[in-house]
Amino acid sequence: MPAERLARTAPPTPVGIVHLGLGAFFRAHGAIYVEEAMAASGGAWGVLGVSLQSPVTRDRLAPQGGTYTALELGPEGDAARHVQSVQGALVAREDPVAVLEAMAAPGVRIVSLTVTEKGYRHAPSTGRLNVDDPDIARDMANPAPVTAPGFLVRALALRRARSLRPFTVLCCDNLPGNGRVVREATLDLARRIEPGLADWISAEGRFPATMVDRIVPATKPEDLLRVAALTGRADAAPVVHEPFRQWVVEDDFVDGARPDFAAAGVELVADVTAHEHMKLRMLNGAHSALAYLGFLAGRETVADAVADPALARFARRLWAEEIIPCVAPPPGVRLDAYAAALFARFANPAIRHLTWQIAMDGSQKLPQRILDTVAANLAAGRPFPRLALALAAWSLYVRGVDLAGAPIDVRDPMADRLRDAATGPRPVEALLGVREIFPPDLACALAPKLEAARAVLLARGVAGALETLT
Ligand code: CS2
Repeated sequence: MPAERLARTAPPTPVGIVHLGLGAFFRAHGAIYVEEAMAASGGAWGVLGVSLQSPVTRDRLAPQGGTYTALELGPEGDAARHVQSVQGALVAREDPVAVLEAMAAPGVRIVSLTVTEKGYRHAPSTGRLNVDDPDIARDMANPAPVTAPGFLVRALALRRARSLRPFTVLCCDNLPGNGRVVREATLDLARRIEPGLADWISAEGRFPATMVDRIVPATKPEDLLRVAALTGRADAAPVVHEPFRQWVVEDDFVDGARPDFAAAGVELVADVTAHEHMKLRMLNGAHSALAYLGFLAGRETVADAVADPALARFARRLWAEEIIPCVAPPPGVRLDAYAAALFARFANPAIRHLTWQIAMDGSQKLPQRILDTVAANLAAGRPFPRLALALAAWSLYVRGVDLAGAPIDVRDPMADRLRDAATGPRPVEALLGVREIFPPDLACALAPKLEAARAVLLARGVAGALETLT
């Protein structure tokens, strides 16, 4: 007999948070922290989720009252939890006005976001809003927005017009200075619409930066079966995640209005920069490096990649010799221990995190994950052969064919441009000329190293190239 459909069992909670970007990551991370904070200390912090584009998650969650299973995949086995902090979901593309009204509701004090790096419509190399983006241009003229910055600005305008306090904008994407990036994008767009609005947001709004961490691979069809077998309930929208989680948040909220995050284990700090550099450069940097090299070496997941002794050695030495020297540890953290813990997390065989998934959107990820570290090594006169090899792997990956000539489905907002550059007459020069990714000085210094690493990869393949690293 088919299992009964999962349903809400807890009473609904009034909405205090609207979350833009209702993907697996938020549902396996922020939504759980919020639920625990309310369980510990109460508060009306129910979450209304918003998908900007696709109705799929909303349609799957609706019959379940917004609730879903979060399946923790540990080396010692699985543990399921029924998450009920999400009260419901909207689809912005279908009904932008309903989303704006939800964001302007008096009870909403926080708008959090996981819209991925590209969702902020900024140039990754500078962090500034891309005002040439056609959707941003559209949002300047049209009161029913389509972009995340557009929704923030138009909803804040409604609140101002109604004499309500602004909401805190809580960015939970893997961007350096993520609070600053979303603040500048919001102010820039607001200023182009109505300068007085920008002044109000600048004076009254709050955009705390955060560091978020939990490995959450995309949910696969087999996960639904696993959840049904474990819980006895059919869940159309479960999420799977590793046991580890971390959330470091700058404690700077409008009127101090927020859930009791500390009760749920969130670290509230004055400045998140050290945590963020550590995480972006060490975790995400190694992830992206292993994704491109691992994919080209035929490794399907990160765990498969680090099960290869040559890639495992690559990762360990990448951390020890090329990343850790460029990272100032947050108070009380030992970076060698952090790296060892990352290795164990990557090796968790229960987590099937595809190298292809992590390889997505490289144009948006490379600056903070790899290029900042390259720049720090260059400034210190330190060699960085592994970072160069990772970039060379990316430069081959974006051609859209693997080393054997088989097609790759490259997902990147700049995929076409990158493919043209990478397959044209002088690929290294052309790729390094993409200013949204590579600042001019860095491009200049990087050119010979990238040229050399790319030649070795093409001549000897991933295994051969790894052997050349002393
Ligand atoms: C990954 C991240 O997909 C990716 O690019 O590097 O999603 C990573 O799993 C998370 O940042 C971990 O916190």
